[in-house]
Amino acid sequence: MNKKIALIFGITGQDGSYLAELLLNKKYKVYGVKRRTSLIHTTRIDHIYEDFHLKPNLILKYGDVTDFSNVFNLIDQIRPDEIYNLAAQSNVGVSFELAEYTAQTDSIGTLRILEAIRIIDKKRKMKFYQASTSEIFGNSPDKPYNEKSKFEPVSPYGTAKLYSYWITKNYREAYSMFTSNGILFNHESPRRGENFISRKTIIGLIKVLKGKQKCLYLGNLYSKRDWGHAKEFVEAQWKILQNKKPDDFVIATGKNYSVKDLVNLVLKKLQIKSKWKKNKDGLEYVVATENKQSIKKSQVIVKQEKIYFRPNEVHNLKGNYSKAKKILKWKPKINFDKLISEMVESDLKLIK
Ligand code: NAP
Ligand code: F7E
Repeated sequence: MNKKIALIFGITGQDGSYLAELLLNKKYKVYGVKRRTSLIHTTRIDHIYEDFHLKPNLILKYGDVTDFSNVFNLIDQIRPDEIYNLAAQSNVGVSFELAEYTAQTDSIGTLRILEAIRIIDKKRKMKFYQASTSEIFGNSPDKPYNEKSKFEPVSPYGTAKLYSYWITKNYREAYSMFTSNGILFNHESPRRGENFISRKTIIGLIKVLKGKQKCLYLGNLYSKRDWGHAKEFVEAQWKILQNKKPDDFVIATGKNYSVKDLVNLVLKKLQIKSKWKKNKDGLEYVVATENKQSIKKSQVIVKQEKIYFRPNEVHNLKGNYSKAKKILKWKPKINFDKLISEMVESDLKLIK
């Protein structure tokens, strides 16, 4: 039997790297789209790419979802069985500053891929996965959210991703295409981008401990997120495309924690004794209560800073993954504590 061929837009990202590993283990031939950058940034996939000349099962192509002719030519030449669209400007905070670019990539980028498939794949054999997100629920009521919950995004990112959710569903219904959405809640790993809260907190506090940074500056401490492990979540992405019919699935852990819980857990894992205080403007900070490595007793090691607050915020996200459990036989195994332990251990090795 011929190998299955997968095409991943966003292979250089957190999820793209885990998904590429998973598909290679399942003996797929994997094509990945990387952007042209002034410095090479394939660090998340270098470990699976290094033996390319011996086993050419992973092939990287230059591309960008803002360029239709590029997207069209890639799909036309590769003729993949499965296409995973993980490409996005994925930072919610940044989307307020790059609203138009976020729409070009996260909305119209998806449309470009769908249009290319619609035109090229007349026999409707290709399967398409869209990386949708819990951000499309915004602050809508009735938690925990499931596939039937109301969508009320509150950021340019969430709004752009809602367009992609609907256009993926529209193309399924209008053109009988196999197009599915995975509505994924937050998922982290040692490969998480360094400006998302989990990795930023862990790297920041390790640097404070080692005297490479005096203090970690954060924004809103009271938003809650449903945090899972990226490695498990990409398995759900693959399962969604193996389902008999195209459909939409919530992927989550069903448990949530606040940003403050996260900071406290990282402080505990690093054995930094400290206490929370509040200044006259109501901003909170953390003071060390004993000397530890480079930290001095009474040093302010975490501080809320206004620039890290967003113009609008999603306050409380929690998902109900019952449909995925029933139909895909998927469920998360790694809890929040284990996830953060793995990330802390990994960054302790990286930051010498
Ligand atoms: P990530 O680490 O930020 O990776 C995003 C990927 O998209 C990177 O490979 C990036 O390339 C690529 N990309 C960005 N703009 C592009 C463009 N214009 N053309 C082609 N590629 C482009 O994100 P992630 O955490 O792996 O998430 C994967 C997907 O799931 C994203 O669509 C994200 O919005 C969505 N999602 C993530 C979460 C989560 O909690 N992680 C939850 C729900 C949904 P560079 O490496 O060159 O930047
Ligand atoms: O923020 C608060 C921030 O940037 C989490 C993306 O993968 O998940 C992710 O989006 C919370 C927010 O993730 C800082 O205000 C406080 O309430 O880690 P984050 P996110 O915005 O939830 C969804 C599902 C996606 O789809 C996205 O692609 O933490 N927060 N202080 C901070 N956040 C950051 N980044 N930096 C701070 O200093």
